[in-house]
Amino acid sequence: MNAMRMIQVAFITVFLVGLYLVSLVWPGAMNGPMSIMEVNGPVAQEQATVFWYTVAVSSFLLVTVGGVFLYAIFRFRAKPGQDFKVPEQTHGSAAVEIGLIVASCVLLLVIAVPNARALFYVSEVPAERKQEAIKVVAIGHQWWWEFQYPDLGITTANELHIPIGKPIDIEVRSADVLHAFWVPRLAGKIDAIPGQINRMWMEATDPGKYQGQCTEYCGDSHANMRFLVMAQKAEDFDGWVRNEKKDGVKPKTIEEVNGHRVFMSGCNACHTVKGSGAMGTKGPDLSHFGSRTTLGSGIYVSNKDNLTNWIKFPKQMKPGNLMNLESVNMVVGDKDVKDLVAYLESLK
Ligand code: HEC
Ligand SMILES: [Cu+2]
Repeated sequence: MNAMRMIQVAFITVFLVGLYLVSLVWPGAMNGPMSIMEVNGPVAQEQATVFWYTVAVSSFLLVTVGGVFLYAIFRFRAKPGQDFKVPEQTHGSAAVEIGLIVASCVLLLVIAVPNARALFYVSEVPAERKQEAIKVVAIGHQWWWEFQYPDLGITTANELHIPIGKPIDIEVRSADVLHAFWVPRLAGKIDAIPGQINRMWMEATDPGKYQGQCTEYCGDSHANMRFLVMAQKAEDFDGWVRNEKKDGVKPKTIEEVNGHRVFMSGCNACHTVKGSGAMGTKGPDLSHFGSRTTLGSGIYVSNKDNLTNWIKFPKQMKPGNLMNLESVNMVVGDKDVKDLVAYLESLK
């Protein structure tokens, strides 16, 4: 290597190491709605701890190995005007080799111990907290999430409500193909495997909306298979549960009555609205759809325009959408769509 080349290598190395170190501490660089750095609750905290141990060990290795490498390049380079001479070589030092093996083992242990502890901790609600845990069954469908609360007798979709400060004991299942359940700021991820039950748990410390995402490729709209975890204060959560337990509200206005009639002429084949006679299970439970903030598994804000387009053009709104009106011989005109929207929005 000539001097110019060495300076280039050194410059690039320093630049990359610098970039890496700056990215670790730059405020905001690691934040965002799906950041594993901005953790909330004990499970995500435990997972982040493993991450930081790994970063610490690999940073240490990067700096020491890189440092020795840089030192060697500069110290033993061919200097201008000097005859190049290969420096004295050594080989087979027992002390050096044993030292390196011991050092590698120590570094691996620094990663392995917190890793093993975290593996046990995140896999199940701690025994002494089992009593207070809220059970949830999360079922992945192409391309939306069903959430059942077996002890509370309620079912919802795409927006998982949880009380803060309580462990949520989650059974993850799939209704069709492989999916994976992940709420980066709270916990995860774990695969949803057809015919198998996987378990995990999470707990939110602060109220708020936490974004979730399917993280196992599952077809056309995999990337559009999002969800929200709504962490609420105990009294707000209890209020939500009380409302969810109720039947879907009865249609009142002329529009809602017609909307309900149209709904019962095909939409009911795939959707449930408790107490209305609609008991389909192929699509999300819509009993309290009007109280949800999102549409289409977290990809749209739930409002009149989006809902209208969703009913008129399901395939354009979501690639591969399994909401297929032809399959139930439904053709809905503009007036009926308007009334359907009024009915769905009334289902608070
Ligand atoms: C063939 C079954 C099928 C029929 C019929 C059907 N849907 Fe759906 N619907 C689905 C599926 C599946 C989804 C989930 C799509 C996704 O997010 O990937 C869905 C989603 C929805 C959603 C969004 C729910 C949410 O929480 O994001 C609404 C609203 C909806 N359907 C309304 C209707 C209406 C109104 C009709 C009748 C005009 C209807 N559906 C007919 C299967 C169906
Ligand atoms: Cu997926």
